[in-house]
Amino acid sequence: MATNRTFTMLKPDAVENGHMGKIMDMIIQNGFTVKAMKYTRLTEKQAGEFYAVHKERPFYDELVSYMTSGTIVAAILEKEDAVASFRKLIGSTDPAEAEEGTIRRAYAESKSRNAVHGSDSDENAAIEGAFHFSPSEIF
Ligand code: 3AN
Repeated sequence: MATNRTFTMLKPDAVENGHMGKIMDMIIQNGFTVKAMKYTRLTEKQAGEFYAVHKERPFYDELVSYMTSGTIVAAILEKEDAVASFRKLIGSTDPAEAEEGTIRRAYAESKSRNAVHGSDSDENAAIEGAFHFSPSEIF
């Protein structure tokens, strides 16, 4: 069910720093099921489209350039109340403010290099999941 799904990306800093396995382990141990997963690198066009909502923000160019700087892992995750539950697991955007036990507290470097993305609503989870995966890639 769409309401029980969220979308995540393990960002270039997480992959570069070798945290891919540990972060996936935290996600799975916290009760999320992987419905789709892809190791990939965003083009500038894809990153620009993905973050179009932030186009007017001062950090937009930096964000697009950072998100295209290396490989990422994109995934669709399932769990009851997936969006809120995953936002709780990843913690605040700024790792300095993220609670103990969250992914960002453990692995994020900074506000921009913050290890992981999590959808902020059911609507965006569906849009973002469809942006990265075709129906035949979702199990
Ligand atoms: P979140 O990822 O916690 O939902 P958003 O949606 O406000 O945060 O921002 C999207 C992404 O933009 C963040 N994950 C982060 O990489 C980047 N970002 C947000 N705020 C800043 C900032 N003040 N400086 C640099 N990058 C930022």
